[in-house]
Amino acid sequence: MLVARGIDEEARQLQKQGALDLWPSCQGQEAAQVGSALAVGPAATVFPSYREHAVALLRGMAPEQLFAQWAGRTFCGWDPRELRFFPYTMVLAAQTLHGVGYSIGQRLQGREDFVVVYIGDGATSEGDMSEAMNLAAVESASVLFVCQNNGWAISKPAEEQMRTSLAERARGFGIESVRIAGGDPETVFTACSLAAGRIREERAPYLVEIQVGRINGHTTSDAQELYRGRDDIERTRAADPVTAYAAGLSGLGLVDTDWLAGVEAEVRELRERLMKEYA
Ligand SMILES: Cc1ncc(C[n+]2csc(CCOP(=O)(O)OP(=O)(O)O)c2C)c(N)n1
Ligand SMILES: [Mg+2]
Repeated sequence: MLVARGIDEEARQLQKQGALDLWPSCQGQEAAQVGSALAVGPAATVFPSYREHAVALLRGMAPEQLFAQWAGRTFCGWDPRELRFFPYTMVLAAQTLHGVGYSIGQRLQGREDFVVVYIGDGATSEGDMSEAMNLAAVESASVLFVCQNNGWAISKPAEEQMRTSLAERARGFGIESVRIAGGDPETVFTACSLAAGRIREERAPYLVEIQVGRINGHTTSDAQELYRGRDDIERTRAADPVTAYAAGLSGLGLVDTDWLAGVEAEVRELRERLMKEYA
């Protein structure tokens, strides 16, 4: 989580300098991403949206590969087969159908068919999401839908986009689901581990809705102060899962200042490497 935070912050700085074209920050969503990615393990194939940088790093992606994409470099991208992490999808919710179809195809060929689809709250308003949930349910596809509900689709609040929770909507399609708070990676890990177990035992899809906070604007091109209250932004920053988890582990004596300083040094080195290549 600390590494993802550092890389994300470096990307934001580099974008301000014009070195990257755009950056959708994942700050505030690290616990949801790290907890879910660790719970499903390396065999699952991930179909991300466009903000899952912490998941990408856990999949072994070099931060340079991520930056190259958002800098629009020629021949950027990554090998989805090697990392089991498909390309970012800017066409909202398109990855939901790609993921379900991929899982069904894998099963027909007798291959590993466990798929994780990441989606934002706003993207669930797209028809693709409904089609994907229905198809996954009727075909008993081994798909874990992870909805990171950060409460916003750019400037549109989630409560103006839906009358029920995503978890409730999934049940309407015959998909088991749960809604959890996304501030603590261990809560997310437990919920996603249970979900993964159900998917593997029952051969049926599952949806985990994770309520997260979006610390920064939608992307580096978005001024969230224009549509979001100062108190709301402050509350989200105060509930930062990265600092909360570090403090929690320190309080329990599971990590000490030396360990944290070691991670900090690792992050600094990484950021300097990225700065030298991109600035
Ligand atoms: C089909 C489609 N319509 C509109 C957009 C423009 N758009 C990009 S991101 C976004 C908001 C998505 O919100 P959400 O799914 O909650 O994800 P978040 O950015 O909050 O992680 C919109 C409307 C798009 N990329 N694709
Ligand atoms: Mg959102």
